[in-house]
Amino acid sequence: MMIFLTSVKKMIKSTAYFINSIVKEISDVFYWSKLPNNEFTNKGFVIIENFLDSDLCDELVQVGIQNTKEKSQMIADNVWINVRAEAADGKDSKVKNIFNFNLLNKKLDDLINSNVLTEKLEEQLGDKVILKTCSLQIDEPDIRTKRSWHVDRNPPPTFKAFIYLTDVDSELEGPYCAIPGSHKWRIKRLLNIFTNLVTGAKRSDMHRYIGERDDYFLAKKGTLIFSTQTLFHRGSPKHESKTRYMLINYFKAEKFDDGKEFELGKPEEWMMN
Ligand SMILES: O=C(O)CCC(=O)C(=O)O
Ligand SMILES: [Fe+2]
Repeated sequence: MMIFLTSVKKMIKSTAYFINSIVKEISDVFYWSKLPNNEFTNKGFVIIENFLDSDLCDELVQVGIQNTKEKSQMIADNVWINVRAEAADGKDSKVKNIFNFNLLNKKLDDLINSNVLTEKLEEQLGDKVILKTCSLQIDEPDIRTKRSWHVDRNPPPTFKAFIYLTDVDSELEGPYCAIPGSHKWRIKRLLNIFTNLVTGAKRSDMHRYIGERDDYFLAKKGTLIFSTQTLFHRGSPKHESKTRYMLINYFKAEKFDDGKEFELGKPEEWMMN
C-alpha cells in the first residue's frame, strides 16, 4: 500500500513538473521575442577575444593554485571551495570551484565591482541582469566523468560569463561546448524533461534526441564567453591534457531573481576549518 501511494505521489509530482515546464517554455518564447535580434540572442552565446589581460590571467591562476584544497571547505570570509569528487552522482569528478573568488584578488575584485561584465551582458541581451557570484573553476583532465549535454536549469534562463585563464588550443584541452540556437529547442528540451522524469534522471540532462554532436570552440586565455544556460552545453568529453582554469560568473535576469545570496556548494558552518 505504502509503495503504491509513494509511486502515485511521484507520478503526480512529475506530471505537475511537466505541465509547469510547458507553461515555462511558452513564457520563454515571449521573453526572447521581446529581446533585440543579434548574434547573442540568436545563437545563445557570443565570444569576445582579448577581454582580460594575459598577465592578470596568469596571476589569477596562481591565486587558484595557492588556494586549492582536496576537500570542500571555507577558504576565507564568504569564499569557499567545492570539490565535486565528493558528489554522490560521480559526475565531474575532476572539477573544483572556488566561489566568490574575486574576494581573493584586489584586481579581480575591482573588475567585478566596476560592473563591466554586467553592463556588457546587458548590452548583448537587452535586459537587466544581476551578477550572483564570480567563481574560479579548475578542471583537471577527465575523459570519463564529465557531465554530457545539459542545461543548468530549465526556463526561465540564467546566464554565465566564462573567462578562460589558460589557453584552450585543442579539443583535448577541455573547451566549453554549446549548441548554437539550442536555448530555443523547446520540443527537444521538453522531450528530454519527459524522459528524465520517467527514468528518474536529472531534469536538466539534455543528451537525448539530439544525435551525435561535436560542437566546440577553441580560445586563448583572456577570452570572454557570454552564454545562456538554457542552451544545451557541456565541457568537452575529450579533455585529456592540461588543467583548465576558467572564471565563471553567474547571472540571473533581474526579473527572475529572488534576491537571495548565492550559496551553491557552500559548506555548513560545522564543516569550516
Ligand atoms: O566545463 C565546462 O566547460 C562546462 C561547464 C558547465 O556546464 C557550466 O558551467 O554550466
Ligand atoms: Fe552547465
